[in-house]
Amino acid sequence: MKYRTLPPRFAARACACAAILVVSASCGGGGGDAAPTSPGSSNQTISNVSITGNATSVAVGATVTLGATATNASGGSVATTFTWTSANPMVALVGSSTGVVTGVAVGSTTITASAGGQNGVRVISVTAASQPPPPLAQATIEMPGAAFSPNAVSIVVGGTVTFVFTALPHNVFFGGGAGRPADIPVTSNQVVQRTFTTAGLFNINCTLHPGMSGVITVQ
Ligand SMILES: [Cu+2]
Repeated sequence: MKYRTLPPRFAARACACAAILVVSASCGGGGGDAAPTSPGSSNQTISNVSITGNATSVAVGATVTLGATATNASGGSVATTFTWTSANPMVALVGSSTGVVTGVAVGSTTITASAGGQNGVRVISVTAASQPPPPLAQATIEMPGAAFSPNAVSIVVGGTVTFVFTALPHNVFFGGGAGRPADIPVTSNQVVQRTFTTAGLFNINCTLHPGMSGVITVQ
């Protein structure tokens, strides 16, 4: 029995295929006996490899996992493993046994799954990584109720944050290291600005309202 020559890790898939063959004559075409019994049987001879799924693109630095199927001349599934290659590893890498594609640089390349001398191919486009918004020269933080809005801003070194105080009084205490600006005492109905001349993360807290906090990133 040919299945007995398979390594243990393939045994489950081989058994699953055999189960399908029992109920579907189109799978093997060899009658009721699921397991091929002669070396010349076409049941386990791969005549086609196809890549499954719809993935055609991946961003730089991101991954997408491709799958593949192998079929015999009758279209029946053949349990096997695939070797994956990328035509251009400078554009996209692929795990040789996993089909996990990692975008490297913007462009496109062909990913190939190979088994039994047959190849399945998929052209993958690598797109630019999504970028966080650039830091601002000036950001505004409002205080609608007991919260900073937004509670996270990103500014350039030398940038300014404008704090808009309405009727409800708040204070602003700054955390962080060097370059920490002067705290803002309890204030209402005013606009107060602070300039950040040192890169870093500066937490902000209002001690009048527990949980009223945020962070200013200077970069
Ligand atoms: Cu407050």
